[in-house]
Amino acid sequence: MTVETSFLGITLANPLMNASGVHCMTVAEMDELAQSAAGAFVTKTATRDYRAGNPQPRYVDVPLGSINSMGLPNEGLAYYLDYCLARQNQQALQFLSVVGLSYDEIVENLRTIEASDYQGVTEFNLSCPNVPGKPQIAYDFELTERLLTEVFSFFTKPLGLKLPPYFDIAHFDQMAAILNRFPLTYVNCVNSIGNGLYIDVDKEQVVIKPKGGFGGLGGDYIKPTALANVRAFHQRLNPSIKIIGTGGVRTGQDVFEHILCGASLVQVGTALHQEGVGIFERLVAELEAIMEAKGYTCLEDFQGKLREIN
Ligand code: RRO
Repeated sequence: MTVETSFLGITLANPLMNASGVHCMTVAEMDELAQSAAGAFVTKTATRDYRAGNPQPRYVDVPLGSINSMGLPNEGLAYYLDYCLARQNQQALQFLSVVGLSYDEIVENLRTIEASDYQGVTEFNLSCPNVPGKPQIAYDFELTERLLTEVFSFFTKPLGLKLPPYFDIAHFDQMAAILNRFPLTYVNCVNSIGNGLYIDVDKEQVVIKPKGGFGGLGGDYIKPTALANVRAFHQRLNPSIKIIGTGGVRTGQDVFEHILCGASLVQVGTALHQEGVGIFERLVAELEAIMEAKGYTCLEDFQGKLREIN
């Protein structure tokens, strides 16, 4: 039995990764990920320049998951690009997450990556919910199409998109129709569910400071929504566009469910933040135990094979 998987022709020990934003802000954190049991890793989403992000407290673990309004703190694109460039001969597969604070900055950042020697995968984050005054790009279908048209006029390296969750069948249809026009390597479903509100009832107060307490939800809260998005896009996208499943992954069963819905790789956010990089070994062992019990010998035996009720 094996949990090995192939992505862009590269063999990974297993399908697990961190979710961008968790345990990947600094070189020390990325080194820990690279040395962990994870099959691959992704950097914190970079903007062109360093950003301090929103005021603290801005990330809180709560009983059913997490709420964050980090506000895109990061060391700047050059920091993450240099890290990936320095490692790209040793590390099998790296993902560099990127966005920009404006249309022009997004294009500039992707041009910087294109012009560099970077050989890995680029994850274009269309779904940050936490920068005051900046709506999640991928909720604007017209803007998304315009941006992708411009980016693919010059970008030739493997490119994936980090999408926000959608909640309407018509939106799955409309977004998939747009995405199918572009040579995307993958889409990653989902980013946090934006702008939830968690309340400390004893204090009768919100738990994070930015934006009056509104923040992106992760963890158990979001697994059914994440699975729905993985399934919906797996059903609608060209088979050449892979799906990365993210949202509510805490156990091997959660990994199994994402793959059953069609995920090729599975990312861990909230639970990685809570448990540290040792979680990847545990998830692999739990996934293997499920596969063993069901008589599966490889991920392809069940990937995308969720049954409906006839
Ligand atoms: O930094 C953040 O506030 C953040 C980002 Br860029 C994102 O994509 N998703 C999220 O939950 N937080």
